[in-house]
This record gives sequence, C-alpha cells and structure tokens, in this order.
Amino acid sequence: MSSVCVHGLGYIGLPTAAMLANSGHEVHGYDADPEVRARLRDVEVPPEEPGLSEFVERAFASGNLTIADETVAADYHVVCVPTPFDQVSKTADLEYVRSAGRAIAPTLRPGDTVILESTVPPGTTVDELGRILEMSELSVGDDFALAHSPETVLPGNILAELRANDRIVGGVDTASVESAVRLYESFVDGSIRTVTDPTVAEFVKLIQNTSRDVNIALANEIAKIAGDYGIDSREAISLANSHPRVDILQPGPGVGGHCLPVDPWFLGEGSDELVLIETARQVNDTMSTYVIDLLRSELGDLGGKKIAILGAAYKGNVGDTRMSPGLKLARELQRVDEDQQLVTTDGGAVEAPEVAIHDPHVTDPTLELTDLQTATTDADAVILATDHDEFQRLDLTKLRERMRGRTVIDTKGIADPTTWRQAGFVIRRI
Ligand code: SAJ
Repeated sequence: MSSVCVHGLGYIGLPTAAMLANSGHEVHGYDADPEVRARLRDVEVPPEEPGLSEFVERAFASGNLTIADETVAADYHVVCVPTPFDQVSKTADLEYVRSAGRAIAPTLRPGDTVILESTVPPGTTVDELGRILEMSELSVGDDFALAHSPETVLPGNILAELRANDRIVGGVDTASVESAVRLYESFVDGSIRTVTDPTVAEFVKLIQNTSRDVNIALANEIAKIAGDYGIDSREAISLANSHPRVDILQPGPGVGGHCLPVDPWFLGEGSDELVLIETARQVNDTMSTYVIDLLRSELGDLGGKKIAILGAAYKGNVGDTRMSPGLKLARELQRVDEDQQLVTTDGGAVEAPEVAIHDPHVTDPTLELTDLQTATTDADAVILATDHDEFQRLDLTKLRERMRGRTVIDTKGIADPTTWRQAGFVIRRI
C-alpha cells in the first residue's frame, strides 16, 4: 500500500480520496479552501451524492484518511482540482492545476508519481503540469512518473462508477503508465486501458463528453423537427433506437452540468476544426429559447403571468445546479443575467412574467426556491425542467386546483400525456 496526497476535495477528489483510503492506502487529502478542510474535519460531507457521507466516514474511521493543511510528500499525488470555464473566451482556466503543480514541486522525491485527473485541454499534463513540476529540478520520466487519468464518473452514481468504469491511463512513458496502473488496480474493477501519451488520454475524455453533447443536440434538433410534423419525438426516437446500430439520446431543455457544456470547447483550444461540435453546442444552448417559444404559443404574451419551474438541478435526482437548464430558463423568462442584472434587449417594453422555482433536491441557500405549493399556486403554466422522481409522482388533482392556468411544458418526457390531459392539463412536450 502507498501514501497518496489527493489535491482538491470536491466532486471527484473527495470520493477518490475516500476510495483510496478504504482500499488501504495512507491518504492525505488537501484542499486549498480552508473552509472545505474545516468542514471535512468535522466529517461534514456534501449531502447530494448517495452513499458518499457514510463512505467518507468509514475512511476517516479507518485512520487511513486525514485532511492536510498543506501538500505533503507522498508516493502518489492525485490532482483533482477544478478547471473553471471562461464563458466569454470559451477557454479553460488552468490556475488551480498550476497551483497544485507549484505546491507539489517542492515535496517531490525521485520515484514519486503525479497523476492529473482534472478534465483539461489536450497537452496540459505535459506542457503545464510537467513543466511546473520540473521546477523541483527533477525530470519528468527520468526522476518521477507523470500521467493523466481522466475521471469518468456520473454524478449521482459516483462510488459505483469509480470502481466499475474502465480507466484510461496515459503516462509519459512505460514506467509512468505502470506506476499509475498499480494505484488504480487497487480499487478499479473495470479494465484499465493504457497509452504512453497523456495528451491522448486528455483528448479521449473530451471526445467522450463531446460525443454525448453532439448526440443530445441531434435529439434536440429531432424534437424540434418532430414538433413541426406534429410527431412525438420521444416515441419516434424510441422506435428509431430499436435498430441495432442507432442510439439517439433524449431531447431536453438544454444540457447542464460542468462537463458536457464545457468540455467540447476545450477541444478547440488547439484546433480550428470544430464545426459540428460548435453547432451542437449552439443547438443545446438555445433549447431554452425553444421552450419559451412553446410557452408563448400557449399563453401568448407572458407579461403578468406566473410560471412555475419544477427543477433547478441540472439533471434528475441530483442537487447540483451547475449550468442548470431550469435556472437558465428562469433567467431568460425574467430577462436577467447570471448576476441577476436586467438584460434589456427590448428596452424593457415587455413585462416579464413572475417566475417561481421549486426543487426538492437543491439545498443551495443562495437560490430563491420555494416549496411546491407556493411555486404552483396561481401559476399560469408549469415547466417540468428536471426529471426528478418526485415530479413523476405529482398529485395532478391538487396541482390543477392550485394553478390558475392549465399549461404544462414537459421538457423531459416525464408526464404521461393521457393522464395529464385527463386531469385537465394542456400538455406540450419536447
Ligand atoms: N441530457 C439530455 N439528454 C440525454 C442525457 C442527458 O438532455 O439523453 C442532459 C442532462 O439532463 C444534463 C446533461 O445532459 O443536463 C448532462 O448530463 P449527463 O447525465 O449526460 O452527464 P453528466 O454531466 O452528469 O456526466 C458526464 C458523464 N459523461 C458521459 O456520460 C460521457 C460522466 O460519465 C462524466 O464523468 C462527467 O460528464 C464528467 O465529469 O466529465
């Protein structure tokens, strides 16, 4: 068993640190944010990820996981820091990766291994992290091992997928690959696929998420076209997918989270060849306009109307609101930007509707959310923006009684049209 320093204790770093500790390694978790460290020392774990709290508690109880106040020397450094996305320049901010490199360099010893797991533009492991680590005066490959191994876990199912998913390990040389593989072998049940070039591993991660984003864009475009023909897109997609070589994903109100809407842009940092990929991004980003147009086609002018949005999370049964399509819809309806500043595209001539948002999974105190009853009372329309289980079990009679109008826009295909129509609703779905 080895000593491991995990850098960044967020969505990926914390479960990874706990997984390594529960697999017998001596793990030091370090996060640059002192509040994160303090909360973890009190064993306060973000509640959203199923099973994570108990799993982290077990790691602490075993004595194998400790929270460090600085980077410590270790056989392995696993870097799981965020790579924020700049919406304007469409580029990755690599400062956290660089900062982790600067912190690791003085502690680095010959024979150590550094693995970057953060999603990054191709070339980052070698050109950015490797270069900074060489400030230690040790050489990449000759003195220490360096690899990229992208995380591929699905929020909501992180612990199971950390074990079950195949891993890709891209090392700068065979020794780096072998060293990184030894670490992952201690907990990964899936296959570990290797390549002696970290840039390939970085690229593979990006094309995985890009392929999903482009496929969803296809589904979204199909949904719009189906709407023009008066066809139910989900029924058509389901029938189309009965072909053994067709696998179209599902349309929706847009693509959220911090992966699919971001990673395709990272591919463009070293290439001018993105055409389909950029168009797909545009299709997914403008689904909110399509949803609002559907709403207008039912309600006419939205001024003075009350719209209830059910779903602030970026997808079903999680509490994560990063790049949430539901929140984007709310902003666009209210014509405000991410800082809640009014966007006056039409000189403010048209009155914005009242928007109420409800989400039983989201606990973020900075968001103005209400309970289901308050959100839907006197609402002229409901938009189902997330496929939470709770929204598939709504009491339709009570909902209909509380609402002023009858319109429901189902962006996730969770409302059975016959049942809702029988309950008195006018349902439009994409
Ligand atoms: N969505 C659709 N239609 C679909 C599927 C998803 O509109 O058919 C939407 C969701 O509602 C959500 C968004 O796409 O808004 C993203 O959700 P997701 O479940 O597709 O993916 P993420 O962002 O939760 O996680 C993805 C995963 N990548 C792939 O499946 C290729 C996960 O395995 C990665 O580890 C993760 O990105 C990441 O960290 O990169």
